[in-house]
Amino acid sequence: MKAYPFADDFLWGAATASYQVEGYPLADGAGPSNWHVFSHKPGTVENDHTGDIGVGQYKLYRDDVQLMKKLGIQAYRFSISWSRIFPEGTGRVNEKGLQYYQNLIDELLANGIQPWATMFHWDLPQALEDKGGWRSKDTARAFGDYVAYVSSKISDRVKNYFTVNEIYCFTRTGYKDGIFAPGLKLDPKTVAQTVHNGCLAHGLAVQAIRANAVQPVNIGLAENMPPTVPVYETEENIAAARTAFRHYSADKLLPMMEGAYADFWLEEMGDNAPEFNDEEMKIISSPIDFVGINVYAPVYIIADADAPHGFREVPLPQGYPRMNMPWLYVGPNITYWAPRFLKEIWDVKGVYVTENGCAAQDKMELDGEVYDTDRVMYLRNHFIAAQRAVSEGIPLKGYFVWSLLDNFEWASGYNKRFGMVYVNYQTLERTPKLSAKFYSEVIKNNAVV
Ligand code: PNW
Repeated sequence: MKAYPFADDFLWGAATASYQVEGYPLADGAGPSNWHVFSHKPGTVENDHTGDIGVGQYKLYRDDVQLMKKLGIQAYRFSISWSRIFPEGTGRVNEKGLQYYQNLIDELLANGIQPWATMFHWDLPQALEDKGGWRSKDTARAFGDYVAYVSSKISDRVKNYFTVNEIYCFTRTGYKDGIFAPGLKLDPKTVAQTVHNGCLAHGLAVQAIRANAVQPVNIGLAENMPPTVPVYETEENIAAARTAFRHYSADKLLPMMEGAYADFWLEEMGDNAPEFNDEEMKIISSPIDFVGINVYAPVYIIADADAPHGFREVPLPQGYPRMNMPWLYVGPNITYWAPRFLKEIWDVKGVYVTENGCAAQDKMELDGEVYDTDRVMYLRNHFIAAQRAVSEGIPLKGYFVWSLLDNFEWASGYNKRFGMVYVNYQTLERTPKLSAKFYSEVIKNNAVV
């Protein structure tokens, strides 16, 4: 018998996002996105890197599909750039922008790879950023309209959708920390409003896809809730980590799943709570088919009867191991606990890991190979945790590794490599790393090897 087997219908995929891989962001009539404008401001991105070339997938998508086919990858999670299709965010359609995604989708299908489309992975049309971006509920409404249009055009061939990717990152990181586009540092109430508007955009998109799809579709989002983990697995710590999981999801998953903000959260927020109404809460909690989780680093929880809600976060010591990113602490058990808590707290029926992976200091050796044994170690431990979940009947149905390719890592530019495939940024040549070969074997065996 194989160690760590998966069910026959477990889906093995890889993920990327438009601004990180496509390049040529203004090609064929596209409008500028906020990330295009932001990255072109000196000092915002390390080395003043931009997504102007990305890894050139806009031109090389056929090669990348062949690469995936060769590796045995079954599904590709890519994102659609809103401003390629609506250059001003609303109104006028740019047919050529849509055509690019039609071509990509057709190429994937022709090669037996399922397209999984993310409708928003942070590249907001700059025209909407100029009108307030995620501070404005109009942006959420415009998102609903864009998604309605696109899903009416692609749902004959695309069955699986993610509304938005990581609300935390395009709201707090952009409007509170100022390190991602649009680079602002605003007051807590405004920031809370951006998060609420992000949730509203998600809900409007769920409804738009359902209303426009021409066949039954599968809809979820890709969320990066803080993945709480019992620091060790006693009943008390497990219960505490479960409570913490719900608490830390108070402004995103919780209202999506429960249809209302929790009292404890509204009390905590006080005057800083966002403006919302009952109708919006209904939209936000529109039923979804699955929850996608982007899991990278653990949040350790220990039970504490004296703490306000019975749990406490355990701080990480200085020397705690991490991958090649300041925040990327190693904790593979999150890939077990997050799906388990989603099932236990909200009876979620389908969970996908929509991102997991790591940056490493990859180097091509003289023999032309990249021996990223650290990434193999990282992924292998996460796969084992995923297998633990499926072996217990937790409805984890698939796994998208972040990322297929090295790419534009936002404020870190091209300095951080997350790919299973190495990209030479001078020639754009792609070389599968050891981790890609490992992943290929996992898929072939449908088991952790
Ligand atoms: C995700 N954190 O971002 C994104 O969805 C990807 O586009 C990105 O390339 C990838 O993870 C790697 O960073 C994150 O601070 C950004 O914990 C920041 C954090 C987590 C994920």
